[in-house]
Amino acid sequence: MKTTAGGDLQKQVVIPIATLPLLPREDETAQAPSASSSSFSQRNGMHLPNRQTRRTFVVTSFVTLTCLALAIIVWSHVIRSRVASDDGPSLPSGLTSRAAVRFLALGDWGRDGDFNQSLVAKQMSRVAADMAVQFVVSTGDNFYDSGLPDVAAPQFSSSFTNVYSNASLQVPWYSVLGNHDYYGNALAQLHPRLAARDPRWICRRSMRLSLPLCQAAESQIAPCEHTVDLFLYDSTPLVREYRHTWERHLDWRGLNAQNWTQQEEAQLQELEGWLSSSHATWKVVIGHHPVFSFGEHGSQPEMVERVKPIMERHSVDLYLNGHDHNLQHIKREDSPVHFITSGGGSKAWREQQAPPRANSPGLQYFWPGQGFAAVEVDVGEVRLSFVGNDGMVMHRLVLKK
Ligand SMILES: *[C@@H]1O[C@H](CO)[C@@H](O)[C@H](O)[C@H]1NC(C)=O
Ligand SMILES: *[C@@H]1O[C@H](CO)[C@@H](O)[C@H](O)[C@H]1NC(C)=O
Ligand SMILES: CC(=O)N[C@H]1CO[C@H](CO)[C@@H](O)[C@@H]1O
Repeated sequence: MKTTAGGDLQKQVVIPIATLPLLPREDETAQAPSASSSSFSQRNGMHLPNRQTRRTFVVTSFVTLTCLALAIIVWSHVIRSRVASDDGPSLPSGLTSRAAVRFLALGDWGRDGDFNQSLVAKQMSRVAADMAVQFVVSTGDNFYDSGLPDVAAPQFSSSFTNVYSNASLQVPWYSVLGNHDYYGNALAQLHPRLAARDPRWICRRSMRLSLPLCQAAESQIAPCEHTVDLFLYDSTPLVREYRHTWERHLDWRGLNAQNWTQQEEAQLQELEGWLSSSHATWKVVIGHHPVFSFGEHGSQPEMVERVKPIMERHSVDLYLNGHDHNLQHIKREDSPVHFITSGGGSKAWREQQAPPRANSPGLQYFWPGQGFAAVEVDVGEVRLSFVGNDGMVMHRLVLKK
Protein backbone atom coordinates (compact mmCIF):
# COMPACT_ATOMS: atom_id res chain seq x y z
CA MET A 1 0.00 0.00 0.00
CA LYS A 2 1.40 3.35 -1.05
CA THR A 3 1.63 5.90 1.70
CA THR A 4 3.18 8.72 -0.28
CA ALA A 5 0.80 11.53 -0.96
CA GLY A 6 -0.97 11.24 -4.23
CA GLY A 7 0.08 7.60 -4.69
CA ASP A 8 -3.32 6.33 -5.65
CA LEU A 9 -4.71 9.83 -5.94
CA GLN A 10 -2.89 10.25 -9.21
CA LYS A 11 -4.85 7.45 -10.77
CA GLN A 12 -7.48 9.03 -12.88
CA VAL A 13 -10.56 6.94 -13.28
CA VAL A 14 -12.39 8.01 -16.37
CA ILE A 15 -15.29 5.77 -17.19
CA PRO A 16 -16.95 6.72 -20.45
CA ILE A 17 -20.68 6.28 -20.42
CA ALA A 18 -20.47 3.81 -23.27
CA THR A 19 -19.02 1.30 -20.83
CA LEU A 20 -21.75 1.77 -18.24
CA PRO A 21 -24.18 -1.09 -18.07
CA LEU A 22 -27.14 1.05 -19.02
CA LEU A 23 -30.67 -0.11 -18.62
CA PRO A 24 -32.52 -0.55 -21.87
CA ARG A 25 -34.94 2.30 -22.43
CA GLU A 26 -37.95 0.81 -24.12
CA ASP A 27 -39.32 4.04 -25.58
CA GLU A 28 -35.91 4.99 -26.96
CA THR A 29 -35.20 1.68 -28.63
CA ALA A 30 -38.72 1.66 -30.00
CA GLN A 31 -38.30 5.07 -31.59
CA ALA A 32 -34.71 4.74 -32.71
CA PRO A 33 -35.22 3.80 -36.37
CA SER A 34 -36.98 7.07 -37.16
CA ALA A 35 -39.50 6.72 -39.98
CA SER A 36 -39.17 10.31 -41.09
CA SER A 37 -35.41 10.18 -41.46
CA SER A 38 -35.49 7.09 -43.68
CA SER A 39 -38.12 8.64 -45.97
CA PHE A 40 -35.90 11.73 -46.12
CA SER A 41 -32.95 9.78 -47.45
CA GLN A 42 -35.14 7.93 -49.96
CA ARG A 43 -36.47 11.21 -51.25
CA ASN A 44 -32.98 12.57 -51.63
CA GLY A 45 -31.88 9.66 -53.73
CA MET A 46 -34.97 9.70 -55.98
CA HIS A 47 -34.87 10.86 -59.57
CA LEU A 48 -38.01 12.90 -60.53
CA PRO A 49 -38.62 12.88 -64.36
CA ASN A 50 -41.58 15.31 -64.77
CA ARG A 51 -43.99 17.73 -63.05
CA GLN A 52 -46.88 15.20 -62.87
CA THR A 53 -44.77 12.67 -61.04
CA ARG A 54 -43.41 15.42 -58.87
CA ARG A 55 -46.92 16.58 -57.85
CA THR A 56 -47.99 13.00 -57.13
CA PHE A 57 -44.84 12.60 -55.14
CA VAL A 58 -45.49 15.75 -53.12
CA VAL A 59 -49.08 14.75 -52.33
CA THR A 60 -48.12 11.21 -51.46
CA SER A 61 -45.28 12.37 -49.23
CA PHE A 62 -47.54 14.86 -47.51
CA VAL A 63 -50.16 12.20 -46.76
CA THR A 64 -47.52 9.70 -45.70
CA LEU A 65 -45.76 12.16 -43.41
CA THR A 66 -49.03 13.30 -41.84
CA CYS A 67 -50.03 9.69 -41.15
CA LEU A 68 -46.59 8.99 -39.73
CA ALA A 69 -46.74 12.05 -37.49
CA LEU A 70 -50.18 11.04 -36.22
CA ALA A 71 -48.99 7.48 -35.65
CA ILE A 72 -45.97 8.70 -33.71
CA ILE A 73 -48.11 10.98 -31.52
CA VAL A 74 -50.58 8.17 -30.72
CA TRP A 75 -47.75 5.70 -30.21
CA SER A 76 -45.76 7.92 -27.84
CA HIS A 77 -48.95 8.57 -25.91
CA VAL A 78 -49.51 4.83 -25.48
CA ILE A 79 -45.92 4.30 -24.42
CA ARG A 80 -46.05 7.19 -21.97
CA SER A 81 -49.22 5.98 -20.28
CA ARG A 82 -47.78 2.48 -20.08
CA VAL A 83 -44.62 3.77 -18.37
CA ALA A 84 -46.68 5.94 -16.05
CA SER A 85 -48.97 3.14 -14.94
CA ASP A 86 -46.06 0.77 -14.24
CA ASP A 87 -45.63 1.16 -10.51
CA GLY A 88 -48.21 3.11 -8.60
CA PRO A 89 -49.39 6.58 -9.55
CA SER A 90 -47.19 8.58 -11.88
CA LEU A 91 -45.15 11.41 -10.45
CA PRO A 92 -46.57 14.85 -11.08
CA SER A 93 -43.04 15.97 -11.72
CA GLY A 94 -42.08 15.67 -15.35
CA LEU A 95 -39.25 13.38 -14.27
CA THR A 96 -40.07 11.07 -17.12
CA SER A 97 -38.29 13.39 -19.54
CA ARG A 98 -35.31 11.95 -21.37
CA ALA A 99 -32.25 14.07 -20.76
CA ALA A 100 -28.95 12.76 -22.12
CA VAL A 101 -27.54 12.08 -18.63
CA ARG A 102 -29.83 11.11 -15.75
CA PHE A 103 -28.82 10.14 -12.24
CA LEU A 104 -29.86 10.17 -8.60
CA ALA A 105 -27.69 11.51 -5.77
CA LEU A 106 -28.06 10.66 -2.11
CA GLY A 107 -25.93 10.39 0.98
CA ASP A 108 -25.82 9.21 4.59
CA TRP A 109 -27.83 6.07 4.05
CA GLY A 110 -26.65 2.57 5.16
CA ARG A 111 -28.74 1.55 8.19
CA ASP A 112 -30.08 -1.92 7.33
CA GLY A 113 -33.16 -0.28 5.81
CA ASP A 114 -34.09 1.40 9.12
CA PHE A 115 -34.86 5.07 9.75
CA ASN A 116 -36.84 5.17 6.49
CA GLN A 117 -33.86 4.07 4.39
CA SER A 118 -36.20 1.53 2.77
CA LEU A 119 -38.88 4.13 2.20
CA VAL A 120 -36.38 6.41 0.45
CA ALA A 121 -35.16 3.39 -1.54
CA LYS A 122 -38.72 2.71 -2.66
CA GLN A 123 -39.19 6.27 -3.91
CA MET A 124 -35.78 6.11 -5.56
CA SER A 125 -36.74 2.97 -7.42
CA ARG A 126 -39.90 4.61 -8.76
CA VAL A 127 -38.13 7.78 -9.88
CA ALA A 128 -35.24 5.73 -11.27
CA ALA A 129 -37.71 3.72 -13.35
CA ASP A 130 -39.53 6.85 -14.57
CA MET A 131 -36.26 8.54 -15.54
CA ALA A 132 -34.43 5.38 -16.59
CA VAL A 133 -31.45 6.64 -14.60
CA GLN A 134 -28.01 5.61 -15.82
CA PHE A 135 -26.26 5.69 -12.44
CA VAL A 136 -26.49 6.73 -8.81
CA VAL A 137 -24.03 8.97 -6.95
CA SER A 138 -23.44 8.40 -3.24
CA THR A 139 -22.18 11.45 -1.36
CA GLY A 140 -20.73 9.28 1.43
CA ASP A 141 -21.46 7.96 4.90
CA ASN A 142 -22.38 4.80 3.10
CA PHE A 143 -22.47 2.44 6.08
CA TYR A 144 -23.44 3.38 9.63
CA ASP A 145 -22.31 3.55 12.27
CA SER A 146 -18.71 2.72 11.46
CA GLY A 147 -18.32 1.96 7.78
CA LEU A 148 -17.56 -1.67 6.91
CA PRO A 149 -15.28 -3.79 9.14
CA ASP A 150 -14.07 -5.90 6.18
CA VAL A 151 -14.94 -6.93 2.64
CA ALA A 152 -17.13 -9.82 3.84
CA ALA A 153 -19.23 -7.60 6.12
CA PRO A 154 -22.93 -8.51 6.10
CA GLN A 155 -23.85 -4.79 6.22
CA PHE A 156 -22.84 -4.51 2.60
CA SER A 157 -25.80 -6.74 1.75
CA SER A 158 -28.23 -5.61 4.43
CA SER A 159 -27.65 -1.88 3.90
CA PHE A 160 -26.93 -1.76 0.18
CA THR A 161 -27.66 -4.77 -2.03
CA ASN A 162 -30.89 -5.80 -0.33
CA VAL A 163 -32.23 -2.28 0.21
CA TYR A 164 -31.68 -0.84 -3.27
CA SER A 165 -32.80 -4.06 -4.87
CA ASN A 166 -35.25 -2.96 -7.54
CA ALA A 167 -34.46 -3.43 -11.22
CA SER A 168 -34.39 0.32 -11.88
CA LEU A 169 -31.53 0.76 -9.39
CA GLN A 170 -29.32 -1.93 -10.96
CA VAL A 171 -26.96 0.70 -12.34
CA PRO A 172 -23.44 1.76 -11.29
CA TRP A 173 -23.22 3.44 -7.88
CA TYR A 174 -20.34 5.92 -7.92
CA SER A 175 -19.51 6.49 -4.27
CA VAL A 176 -17.17 8.59 -2.18
CA LEU A 177 -16.27 7.94 1.44
CA GLY A 178 -17.73 9.92 4.34
CA ASN A 179 -16.29 10.37 7.82
CA HIS A 180 -18.38 7.46 9.15
CA ASP A 181 -16.85 5.23 6.49
CA TYR A 182 -13.43 6.11 7.96
CA TYR A 183 -14.55 4.97 11.43
CA GLY A 184 -14.48 1.46 9.98
CA ASN A 185 -12.15 -0.13 7.46
CA ALA A 186 -11.99 2.48 4.72
CA LEU A 187 -9.91 0.19 2.51
CA ALA A 188 -12.69 -2.42 2.57
CA GLN A 189 -15.09 -0.06 0.78
CA LEU A 190 -12.43 0.68 -1.82
CA HIS A 191 -11.60 -3.00 -2.33
CA PRO A 192 -12.47 -4.57 -5.69
CA ARG A 193 -13.80 -7.66 -3.91
CA LEU A 194 -16.93 -5.68 -3.01
CA ALA A 195 -17.68 -5.32 -6.70
CA ALA A 196 -17.63 -9.12 -6.90
CA ARG A 197 -20.38 -9.14 -4.26
CA ASP A 198 -22.39 -6.47 -6.06
CA PRO A 199 -21.08 -5.19 -9.40
CA ARG A 200 -22.86 -1.85 -8.97
CA TRP A 201 -20.41 -0.79 -6.25
CA ILE A 202 -17.74 1.64 -7.54
CA CYS A 203 -16.16 3.47 -4.62
CA ARG A 204 -12.94 5.46 -5.06
CA ARG A 205 -11.05 8.12 -3.14
CA SER A 206 -11.30 10.18 -6.27
CA MET A 207 -12.77 9.64 -9.69
CA ARG A 208 -13.55 11.63 -12.79
CA LEU A 209 -16.46 10.74 -15.04
CA SER A 210 -16.83 12.37 -18.41
CA LEU A 211 -20.26 11.73 -19.89
CA PRO A 212 -21.29 12.74 -23.40
CA LEU A 213 -24.42 14.87 -23.67
CA CYS A 214 -25.48 14.26 -27.25
CA GLN A 215 -28.55 12.19 -27.91
CA ALA A 216 -28.01 8.99 -29.91
CA ALA A 217 -29.10 10.54 -33.23
CA GLU A 218 -26.64 13.46 -32.95
CA SER A 219 -23.73 11.18 -32.05
CA GLN A 220 -24.19 9.33 -35.32
CA ILE A 221 -23.55 12.53 -37.25
CA ALA A 222 -20.48 13.78 -35.38
CA PRO A 223 -18.50 12.82 -32.29
CA CYS A 224 -20.08 14.33 -29.21
CA GLU A 225 -18.14 17.34 -27.98
CA HIS A 226 -20.41 18.26 -25.10
CA THR A 227 -19.95 16.49 -21.81
CA VAL A 228 -20.92 16.75 -18.19
CA ASP A 229 -17.86 16.01 -16.07
CA LEU A 230 -18.27 14.70 -12.54
CA PHE A 231 -15.33 15.01 -10.12
CA LEU A 232 -15.66 12.87 -7.02
CA TYR A 233 -13.13 13.59 -4.26
CA ASP A 234 -12.45 12.49 -0.71
CA SER A 235 -13.25 15.34 1.68
CA THR A 236 -12.62 13.61 5.04
CA PRO A 237 -8.78 13.81 4.96
CA LEU A 238 -9.09 17.57 4.44
CA VAL A 239 -11.09 18.13 7.65
CA ARG A 240 -8.53 19.08 10.27
CA GLU A 241 -10.54 18.31 13.38
CA TYR A 242 -10.55 14.61 12.46
CA ARG A 243 -6.78 14.37 12.28
CA HIS A 244 -5.78 14.64 15.92
CA THR A 245 -8.52 15.85 18.19
CA TRP A 246 -11.30 13.46 17.27
CA GLU A 247 -12.22 10.93 19.93
CA ARG A 248 -12.74 8.12 17.44
CA HIS A 249 -10.07 6.32 15.49
CA LEU A 250 -10.15 7.02 11.78
CA ASP A 251 -8.65 4.60 9.31
CA TRP A 252 -6.05 6.66 7.45
CA ARG A 253 -4.38 3.71 5.72
CA GLY A 254 -3.55 4.44 2.12
CA LEU A 255 -3.14 8.14 2.84
CA ASN A 256 -0.08 10.16 3.86
CA ALA A 257 -1.18 10.80 7.45
CA GLN A 258 2.47 11.38 8.45
CA ASN A 259 2.42 14.56 6.42
CA TRP A 260 -1.05 16.02 6.19
CA THR A 261 0.18 19.08 4.34
CA GLN A 262 1.46 16.93 1.55
CA GLN A 263 -1.68 14.81 1.55
CA GLU A 264 -3.94 17.85 1.39
CA GLU A 265 -1.93 19.57 -1.34
CA ALA A 266 -1.84 16.42 -3.47
CA GLN A 267 -5.62 16.05 -3.29
CA LEU A 268 -6.33 19.67 -4.08
CA GLN A 269 -3.80 19.65 -6.91
CA GLU A 270 -5.50 16.64 -8.39
CA LEU A 271 -8.90 18.31 -8.26
CA GLU A 272 -7.49 21.52 -9.72
CA GLY A 273 -5.66 19.59 -12.44
CA TRP A 274 -8.75 17.67 -13.46
CA LEU A 275 -10.92 20.77 -13.51
CA SER A 276 -8.44 22.81 -15.51
CA SER A 277 -8.05 20.07 -18.12
CA SER A 278 -11.80 19.65 -18.50
CA HIS A 279 -13.63 21.21 -21.42
CA ALA A 280 -16.98 20.04 -20.15
CA THR A 281 -20.15 22.01 -20.79
CA TRP A 282 -21.18 21.30 -17.18
CA LYS A 283 -18.88 20.59 -14.24
CA VAL A 284 -20.05 18.94 -11.04
CA VAL A 285 -17.89 18.34 -7.96
CA ILE A 286 -18.96 15.72 -5.42
CA GLY A 287 -17.64 15.17 -1.91
CA HIS A 288 -19.03 14.19 1.47
CA HIS A 289 -18.57 17.45 3.38
CA PRO A 290 -20.47 20.60 2.49
CA VAL A 291 -18.96 23.91 1.56
CA PHE A 292 -21.97 25.83 2.83
CA SER A 293 -24.70 24.30 4.98
CA PHE A 294 -27.33 25.54 7.37
CA GLY A 295 -27.83 22.14 8.95
CA GLU A 296 -26.57 20.65 12.21
CA HIS A 297 -22.90 20.51 11.10
CA GLY A 298 -22.98 23.75 9.18
CA SER A 299 -20.46 25.06 6.67
CA GLN A 300 -17.07 23.34 6.53
CA PRO A 301 -14.25 25.90 6.85
CA GLU A 302 -11.67 23.75 4.99
CA MET A 303 -13.98 23.43 2.00
CA VAL A 304 -14.84 27.13 2.02
CA GLU A 305 -11.16 28.02 2.22
CA ARG A 306 -9.65 25.51 -0.20
CA VAL A 307 -12.24 23.78 -2.38
CA LYS A 308 -14.56 26.70 -3.15
CA PRO A 309 -11.88 28.91 -4.80
CA ILE A 310 -10.75 26.00 -7.01
CA MET A 311 -14.33 25.45 -8.14
CA GLU A 312 -14.86 29.12 -8.84
CA ARG A 313 -11.63 29.36 -10.86
CA HIS A 314 -12.85 26.58 -13.10
CA SER A 315 -16.51 27.53 -13.43
CA VAL A 316 -18.00 24.58 -11.58
CA ASP A 317 -21.78 24.64 -11.82
CA LEU A 318 -22.81 22.33 -8.99
CA TYR A 319 -21.28 21.06 -5.77
CA LEU A 320 -23.00 17.97 -4.35
CA ASN A 321 -22.41 16.78 -0.78
CA GLY A 322 -23.95 14.89 2.12
CA HIS A 323 -22.93 15.03 5.82
CA ASP A 324 -25.90 17.06 7.01
CA HIS A 325 -28.93 14.77 7.02
CA ASN A 326 -31.23 16.94 5.00
CA LEU A 327 -31.73 18.49 1.57
CA GLN A 328 -30.47 22.00 0.88
CA HIS A 329 -29.98 24.27 -2.08
CA ILE A 330 -27.73 27.27 -1.49
CA LYS A 331 -26.90 29.89 -4.10
CA ARG A 332 -25.06 32.90 -2.79
CA GLU A 333 -24.61 36.27 -4.45
CA ASP A 334 -20.83 36.00 -4.08
CA SER A 335 -20.38 32.64 -5.79
CA PRO A 336 -21.54 31.25 -9.12
CA VAL A 337 -21.66 27.69 -7.71
CA HIS A 338 -24.94 26.08 -6.64
CA PHE A 339 -24.34 24.19 -3.39
CA ILE A 340 -26.51 21.12 -2.97
CA THR A 341 -26.71 19.01 0.17
CA SER A 342 -28.24 15.60 -0.47
CA GLY A 343 -27.76 13.74 2.81
CA GLY A 344 -31.29 12.48 3.41
CA GLY A 345 -30.74 8.77 2.70
CA SER A 346 -31.97 7.54 6.09
CA LYS A 347 -31.89 8.96 9.63
CA ALA A 348 -33.01 12.56 9.68
CA TRP A 349 -31.82 14.83 12.45
CA ARG A 350 -33.23 17.06 15.08
CA GLU A 351 -33.95 19.97 12.79
CA GLN A 352 -37.69 20.39 12.65
CA GLN A 353 -37.83 23.24 10.19
CA ALA A 354 -35.81 25.40 7.86
CA PRO A 355 -33.56 27.99 9.52
CA PRO A 356 -34.71 31.60 9.27
CA ARG A 357 -33.80 33.09 5.92
CA ALA A 358 -32.35 36.22 7.47
CA ASN A 359 -29.55 34.16 9.07
CA SER A 360 -29.00 31.97 6.02
CA PRO A 361 -27.41 33.85 3.15
CA GLY A 362 -28.13 32.21 -0.17
CA LEU A 363 -30.49 29.57 1.17
CA GLN A 364 -32.95 28.71 -1.60
CA TYR A 365 -34.44 25.57 -0.12
CA PHE A 366 -34.16 23.48 3.05
CA TRP A 367 -35.90 20.22 3.87
CA PRO A 368 -35.11 18.76 7.31
CA GLY A 369 -36.19 15.23 6.38
CA GLN A 370 -35.40 12.34 4.08
CA GLY A 371 -35.07 12.38 0.33
CA PHE A 372 -32.65 12.50 -2.57
CA ALA A 373 -31.77 14.51 -5.67
CA ALA A 374 -32.73 13.55 -9.21
CA VAL A 375 -30.49 15.16 -11.82
CA GLU A 376 -31.05 15.50 -15.57
CA VAL A 377 -28.37 16.99 -17.81
CA ASP A 378 -28.67 18.15 -21.41
CA VAL A 379 -26.32 20.32 -23.46
CA GLY A 380 -28.26 23.50 -22.67
CA GLU A 381 -29.88 22.69 -19.36
CA VAL A 382 -29.43 20.99 -16.00
CA ARG A 383 -32.46 20.15 -13.88
CA LEU A 384 -32.08 19.04 -10.28
CA SER A 385 -35.14 17.98 -8.32
CA PHE A 386 -35.33 17.14 -4.63
CA VAL A 387 -37.68 14.20 -4.05
CA GLY A 388 -39.01 13.52 -0.57
CA ASN A 389 -39.76 10.19 1.10
CA ASP A 390 -43.34 10.48 -0.20
CA GLY A 391 -42.03 10.48 -3.78
CA MET A 392 -43.05 14.09 -4.44
CA VAL A 393 -40.79 16.68 -6.01
CA MET A 394 -40.32 19.39 -3.40
CA HIS A 395 -37.88 21.76 -5.04
CA ARG A 396 -36.45 22.15 -8.49
CA LEU A 397 -33.38 23.95 -9.77
CA VAL A 398 -33.01 24.65 -13.50
CA LEU A 399 -29.70 25.94 -14.89
CA LYS A 400 -29.38 27.05 -18.48
CA LYS A 401 -26.37 27.78 -20.70
C1 LIG B 1 -40.44 8.08 8.20
O1 LIG B 1 -41.25 8.81 7.33
C2 LIG B 1 -42.55 9.07 7.83
C3 LIG B 1 -43.32 9.74 6.73
O2 LIG B 1 -42.70 10.93 6.32
C4 LIG B 1 -42.46 9.93 9.09
O3 LIG B 1 -43.73 10.16 9.61
C5 LIG B 1 -41.59 9.20 10.11
O4 LIG B 1 -41.39 10.02 11.22
C6 LIG B 1 -40.24 8.84 9.49
N1 LIG B 1 -39.49 8.02 10.42
C7 LIG B 1 -38.21 8.26 10.70
C8 LIG B 1 -37.57 7.33 11.68
O5 LIG B 1 -37.58 9.17 10.21
C1 LIG C 1 5.66 17.53 4.40
O1 LIG C 1 5.77 17.60 3.00
C2 LIG C 1 6.19 18.87 2.53
C3 LIG C 1 6.08 18.88 1.03
O2 LIG C 1 6.73 17.78 0.48
C4 LIG C 1 7.59 19.16 3.05
O3 LIG C 1 8.02 20.42 2.58
C5 LIG C 1 7.57 19.15 4.56
O4 LIG C 1 8.84 19.30 5.05
C6 LIG C 1 6.97 17.86 5.09
N1 LIG C 1 6.76 17.98 6.50
C7 LIG C 1 7.13 17.04 7.36
C8 LIG C 1 6.82 17.30 8.80
O5 LIG C 1 7.67 16.01 7.01
C1 LIG D 1 -39.07 -1.11 -2.59
C2 LIG D 1 -39.76 -1.21 -3.90
O1 LIG D 1 -40.02 -0.21 -4.55
N1 LIG D 1 -40.06 -2.41 -4.29
C3 LIG D 1 -40.68 -2.67 -5.58
C4 LIG D 1 -39.68 -3.30 -6.49
O2 LIG D 1 -40.25 -3.76 -7.68
C5 LIG D 1 -41.29 -4.69 -7.50
C6 LIG D 1 -41.69 -5.19 -8.84
O3 LIG D 1 -41.72 -4.16 -9.77
C7 LIG D 1 -42.41 -4.05 -6.72
O4 LIG D 1 -43.47 -4.97 -6.51
C8 LIG D 1 -41.89 -3.56 -5.38
O5 LIG D 1 -42.89 -2.86 -4.69
